[in-house]
Amino acid sequence: MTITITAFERSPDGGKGLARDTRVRWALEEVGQPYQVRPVSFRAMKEPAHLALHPFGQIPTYEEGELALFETGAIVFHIAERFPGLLPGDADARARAITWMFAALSTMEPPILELTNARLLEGDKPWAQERLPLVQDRVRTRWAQLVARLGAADWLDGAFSAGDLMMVSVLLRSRASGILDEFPTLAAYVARGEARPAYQRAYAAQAAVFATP
Ligand SMILES: N[C@@H](CCC(=O)N[C@@H](CS)C(=O)NCC(=O)O)C(=O)O
Repeated sequence: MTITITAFERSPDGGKGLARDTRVRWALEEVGQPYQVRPVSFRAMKEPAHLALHPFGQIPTYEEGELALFETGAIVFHIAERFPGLLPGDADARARAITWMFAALSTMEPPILELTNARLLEGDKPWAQERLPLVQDRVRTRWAQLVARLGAADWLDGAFSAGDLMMVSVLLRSRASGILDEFPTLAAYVARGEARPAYQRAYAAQAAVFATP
């Protein structure tokens, strides 16, 4: 059955892998599933046809036959459940991998989004410079806690899983701020994720959109 995802027609990052379709592409590459991409413009994202797929007018979405999904957590979870390769067979290990997916999205991603908003949307406000260090420190607190848990391990819980895929996808969003490189353990963890052939293919596929005139 054909899988179709949506992605930015023109991504604000110019194809550097920060748009969230990259994590969905990565998951599909890890499990060896081919997929099609339907690019959407910012205007089309807010129009009824796309809103029927994604109530918040965002990308990515995922369609597979009659099934239509939004939210990368749900999409990656669905891919990991449907196709082998991203979740362990052992029930407890599987539950822990899923826990890490939730941790990536609900504990780690919010502070980095707050930082992105503080830098890009609020940078011109009179209080911005006073607030920025507070927001940066909230990111550092979570990153330091993750370092403590990861220790010298390659991945969060045994073999690479959907939990690592999601965590790496979130952490790499902190590179532009310089905070990722303050934590060499996490920078190396992200580099391990990015070195995976499946990530490389996903990255190349989303970057190719912007290489064409
Ligand atoms: N929680 C959502 C966030 C989706 C999201 O923020 N998508 C961004 C692209 S990375 C987007 O569509 N931004 C345009 C907009 O919100 O208008 C998910 O993980 O899928």
